[in-house]
Amino acid sequence: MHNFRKTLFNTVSKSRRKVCGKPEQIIRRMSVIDYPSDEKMLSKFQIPKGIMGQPTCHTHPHLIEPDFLTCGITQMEYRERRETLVQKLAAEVHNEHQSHIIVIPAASKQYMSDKIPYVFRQNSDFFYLTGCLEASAILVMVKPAQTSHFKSILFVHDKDEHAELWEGPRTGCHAAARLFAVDEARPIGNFPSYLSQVASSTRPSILWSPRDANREVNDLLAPVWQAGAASGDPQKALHVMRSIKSPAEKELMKETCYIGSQAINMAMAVTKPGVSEHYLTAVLDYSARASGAEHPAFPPVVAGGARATHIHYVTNNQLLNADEMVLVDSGSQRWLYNSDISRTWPVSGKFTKHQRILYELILNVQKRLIQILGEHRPALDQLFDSMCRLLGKHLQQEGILPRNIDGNDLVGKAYRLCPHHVSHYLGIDVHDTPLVRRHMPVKTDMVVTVEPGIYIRPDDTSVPPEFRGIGIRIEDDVLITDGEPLVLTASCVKEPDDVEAVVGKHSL
Ligand SMILES: [Mn+2]
Repeated sequence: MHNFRKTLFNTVSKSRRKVCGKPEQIIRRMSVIDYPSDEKMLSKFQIPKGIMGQPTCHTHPHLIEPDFLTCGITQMEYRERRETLVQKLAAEVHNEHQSHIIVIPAASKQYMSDKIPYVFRQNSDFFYLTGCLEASAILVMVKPAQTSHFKSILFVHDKDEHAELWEGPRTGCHAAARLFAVDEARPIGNFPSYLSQVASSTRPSILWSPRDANREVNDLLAPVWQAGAASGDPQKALHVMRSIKSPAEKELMKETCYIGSQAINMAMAVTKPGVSEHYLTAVLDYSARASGAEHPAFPPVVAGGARATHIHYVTNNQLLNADEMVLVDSGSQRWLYNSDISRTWPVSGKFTKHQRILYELILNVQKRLIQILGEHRPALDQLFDSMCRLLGKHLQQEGILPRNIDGNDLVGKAYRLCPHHVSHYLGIDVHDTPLVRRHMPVKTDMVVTVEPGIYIRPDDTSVPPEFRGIGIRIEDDVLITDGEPLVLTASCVKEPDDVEAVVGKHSL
């Protein structure tokens, strides 16, 4: 708290630690996986020099340390992920006479209007398996029957002087094979002919591709299915993998959570009566980018007064009044990893009596839920059930809900006041790995949010008038460990006295 100003603009990259070791060291540790160990293959685990289609440790040493493909993650780690996925999918089928063709497309560019692109965001599954930031590329993995070996082929846009004049440099096929440590890189235009050739030579085969792949790619896959290939969806297995964070991913999560926390601290510090929600939105954006985020994780909620009772309020265009609180739900994306944090604070810098009662109530529920995560490692759906029970009990103790209801009635009333889930997985997507169901117990190295809230509409006559028109949410990002859960957003101010000490103490 007291170092708040000092830490405000510390960029995270200065404090990064190496977490993976150099690629050669990792190869030595990886004895279980049977990789070719000849010189030619080892030379693939080097980042080629020269200008590529994305930052490398040579061209952007301020973003990526030597020998890493993307920030904190080695070529070897991406290779291991591909290996694990192929093994998992092959194991799902239990038929060694089947061959497997796995197709994972990159995202394509999206346009807001003619020739005006949105900021490009890579497909999360594709990025997780390749580290490649190119639009409309395709990863293909082919595992023939009766062998554990497989080949990774990356289809990319080849070098093209004219296109590069407009769009900037491309990696191209020659460098892509070495940069992404795949067996081959080929021009994207050759994908259909390659696919039909490989499908006819590896029959009977299973073609694995995500169900939500874009239509263009699906059209290209159609002939393979028409030729009799079985189909499978690789996403479930991928999401299970992605839900457990590697040591390198845990460091990336710590960093994005730190950046997101400082952005909210900054927004809190510049809040004063009369400031607009829009201004706080700009401060969140500025602070996150200035400390190393690519951009916000999602359009933030900055909701003053009763607007906080609309859970997805993102219009953010009103002025903040002295007697109200403001609810902020915001996060940052750094190297594609996201934070997701909510805080609520009084615009004047001083909670009113009733605001403080409700704030402390939600804070106590939130802290207890974090403890429960460590003590019982429940499924997230169970955690939601715990929230409804705790919220109901506390609201009754404060006389906000009537004392003559109990059991399911009380839980139902609490649910009505907090109708959103209390937790989701977090990582390369904000609502990460949706195919990992929330009725499974949490596991070590998952990152989850803990976000109880309360939303009392101004016209809710079932609640005493002094509490109406108040919306509060407190959300932290939590790493599940073998011991106590680790709150990755602990540097984001949360205790009511600390909140009061920060609000309005800084002006830009
Ligand atoms: Mn959330």
